[in-house]
Amino acid sequence: MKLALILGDQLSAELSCLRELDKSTDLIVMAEVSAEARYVKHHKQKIALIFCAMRHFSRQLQDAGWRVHYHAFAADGARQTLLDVVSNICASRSIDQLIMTECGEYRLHHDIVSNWQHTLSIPVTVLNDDRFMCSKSRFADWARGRKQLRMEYFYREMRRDHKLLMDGKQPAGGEWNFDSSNRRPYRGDPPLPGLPAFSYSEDDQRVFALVEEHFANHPGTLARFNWPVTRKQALQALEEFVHNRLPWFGDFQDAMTQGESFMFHSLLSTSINCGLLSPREVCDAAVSAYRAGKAPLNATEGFVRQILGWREYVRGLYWLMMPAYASNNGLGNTRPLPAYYWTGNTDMNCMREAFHNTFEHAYAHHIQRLMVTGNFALLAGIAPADICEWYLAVYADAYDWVELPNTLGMVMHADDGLLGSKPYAASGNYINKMSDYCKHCRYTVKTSTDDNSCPFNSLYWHFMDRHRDAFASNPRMTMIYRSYDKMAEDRKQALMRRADHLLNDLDAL
Ligand code: FAD
Ligand code: DLZ
Ligand code: SF4
Repeated sequence: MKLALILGDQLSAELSCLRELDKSTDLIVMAEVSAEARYVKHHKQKIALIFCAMRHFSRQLQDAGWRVHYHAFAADGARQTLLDVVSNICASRSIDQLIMTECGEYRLHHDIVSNWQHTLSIPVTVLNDDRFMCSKSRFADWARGRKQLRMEYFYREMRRDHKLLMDGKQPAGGEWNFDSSNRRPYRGDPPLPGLPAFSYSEDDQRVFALVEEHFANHPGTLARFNWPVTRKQALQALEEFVHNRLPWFGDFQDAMTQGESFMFHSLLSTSINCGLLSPREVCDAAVSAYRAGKAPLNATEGFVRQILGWREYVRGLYWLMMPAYASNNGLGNTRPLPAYYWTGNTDMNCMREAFHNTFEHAYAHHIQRLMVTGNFALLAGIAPADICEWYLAVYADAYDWVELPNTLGMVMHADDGLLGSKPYAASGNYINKMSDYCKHCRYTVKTSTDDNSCPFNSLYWHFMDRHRDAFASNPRMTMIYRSYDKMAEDRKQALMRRADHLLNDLDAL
């Protein structure tokens, strides 16, 4: 009999390993285990989401006629790793092969392919995960021989490969990218639509209680848990997004507003990443809305680019570069993460807003992750390992394959520019342009060197000054260094003094 292990982020009826099994003879195993729930301090909502969704998916499989061995979380049990659970089944049944779809994270993948066959004494077969629209080998082919791996060129090939948003051989609307139309600040019009409120079963409630009991010291709260945990709920979330928020997704993609956690974003990453939705069906739903005249092209293209472009690109890059990628520290950063990343207690209002979303919802939208908490970590020179661990822990959609390139590459520029041609460094001016946060802040965004000045301002110039060797010859940064060099010497010194003062006690901010 074959045994198939299905992981917590593989909750898809089309999973490749299921196609290799016979319902009448083979067995599926799914397991809630400490090793996966504790390898990083996951937000309580992430653990609850995965356990609830796993339980629903196992019932869905059983209803479809599959035999499933489900190992529910047992805090003090003998089986605390996936291998413990699989070994136990192999010891008590006549299993002649373990089969699984390749797992998303290098950590577990490496353990499986290097140790499990030996430990279990049966063949372990690992299949491609064809839920992704670009296979690892397709990405490697694309990357071969290129000096730079720019997402934009990869994305165009994906559009052609998958015939998504194409008019024949041309991109719909004649352009590949409508990003320049997608940078409007939000001033309250149109009103932000509400989100669907999901209801949860008694078994879901048991999972919430289990998480409260055994993961009390993990970050965040379950109080406002509202993630889809079944395919039906995920499809409802997709439909609601396409109908209510996609039309404005493009215009306000980069906007941030005081007290608004979700803006016009989709909140679909948790469902796509754990398998409740396929990336292809999500893109198709958006493109269908565009073709039906229900969503404009800038929104649809912007949305498709995030999924067919960025999501596939970071996954390809991860598998091309791991394991060495994780230890990159191109800018030589060593500062520890300030305590407010875990507590949310800071006077910087933009950061406080991002932390509020993070702890209340296990969510922050892309611009908060990139241009607020990420930008701050970049400017402050935080050690990449610390900030990567934080992003992996606190978001319900976080898995190493997607979090690591986004944090280490896009935010921290620690991969020597492999992912981004220039660092996403910005002063308070950018945050002020794209949000109303500064109006509610005790710091003054218009000044840089006084005691009350916005910390981002002097830290920005300190960053440029200390990394001049790395960036001054970058054509995309010439203007920045030209402005810096034009500043009066005493102004530069005041900026450096203020930034040094902040850097000496980042926790005080
Ligand atoms: P939307 O804004 O509605 O975007 C639509 C979809 O596009 C998302 O659901 C997601 O599937 C995809 N997407 C958008 N941007 C990216 C991106 N840069 N990389 C990969 N997919 C993308 N995304 C994760 O799914 N998991 C992570 O662990 C994660 N960590 C991040 C860490 C940092 C420092 C940064 C800057 C970004 C990270 N992202 C991560 C990307 C992005 O911020 C989230 O995908 C997005 O905020 C999820 O919210 P949403 O579903 O409302 O996205
Ligand atoms: C994230 C997660 C958590 C919290 N718990 C489990 C679990 O108990 N069992 C499981 O199979 N998967 C879990 N996951 C998802 C895995 O960590 C994920 O499958 C691997 O990291 C590979 O991407
Ligand atoms: Fe953030 Fe600076 Fe604006 Fe305050 S003033 S909200 S710290 S950008």
